[in-house]
Amino acid sequence: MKPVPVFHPTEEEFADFYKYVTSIESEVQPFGLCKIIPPASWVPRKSGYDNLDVEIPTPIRQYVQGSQGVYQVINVMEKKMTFEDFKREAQLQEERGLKAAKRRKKPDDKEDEFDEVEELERMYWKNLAFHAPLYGADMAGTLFEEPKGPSSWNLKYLDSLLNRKLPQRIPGVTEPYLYFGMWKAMFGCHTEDMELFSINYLHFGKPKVWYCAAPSQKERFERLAQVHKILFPTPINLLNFRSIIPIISRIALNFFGTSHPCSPLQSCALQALP
Ligand SMILES: O=C(O)CCC(=O)C(=O)O
Repeated sequence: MKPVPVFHPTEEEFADFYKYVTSIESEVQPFGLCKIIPPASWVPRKSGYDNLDVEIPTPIRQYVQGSQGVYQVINVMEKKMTFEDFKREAQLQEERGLKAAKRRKKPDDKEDEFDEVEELERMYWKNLAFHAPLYGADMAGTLFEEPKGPSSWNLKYLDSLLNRKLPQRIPGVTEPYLYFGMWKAMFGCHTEDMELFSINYLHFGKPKVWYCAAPSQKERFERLAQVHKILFPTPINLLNFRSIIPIISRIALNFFGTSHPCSPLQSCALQALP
């Protein structure tokens, strides 16, 4: 997989969101995704994340069915929970999933390689049908503090053409959404509403991996994804489910796209600031 561009703006460059993003846009466009590492002085939440008083109103349990690289994720809504309860679930999930897999590894395997994205990815596909994770997704809100001074990268107040021109705010588009994840929680690949860009900030916790099909590979990627319709022709009863998401491993994508030897995907792992 190809890596995406990574930028390290200086404090001065970082001071103006609109200007900075405009300056890198043409470089990022062929990839469709990039990572921007803020200057060390930037603090999005001075009060930290230790005592978060947040409720997760509709956590979704993500059950997976299928085989050989082609699956569907069935998202089932569960009752609301506090962030503390979610955190306990996340620790349990890590213990049953990742740490158990780590313990099963052969002693001669190098420990420090475990955290590599490719290794995590292998673990994900090997274990995705076990221990359904919870995902606190699409929650209205933000962990960014109300800015006391200029704060041009606060996702609630981004200087964008939409915010400049639109009289109203749109949840998930010009108003940020908040996500609480855990090992194996996932969100399906999608094109953003109206093909807009999307911006994400990882506040704390373990790294989160993003995949992106480069804009030039869009049709190819969508053609390959059609294989899902062949293997799951009849959608199961949607009653009580929030959604069903098709997922296909990169290996299966390669297999079905045999005229194209490599997968059209690129990846990017976000890491929380220390
Ligand atoms: O973080 C996620 O899981 C999904 C976020 C999303 O859908 C987006 O940024 O477009």
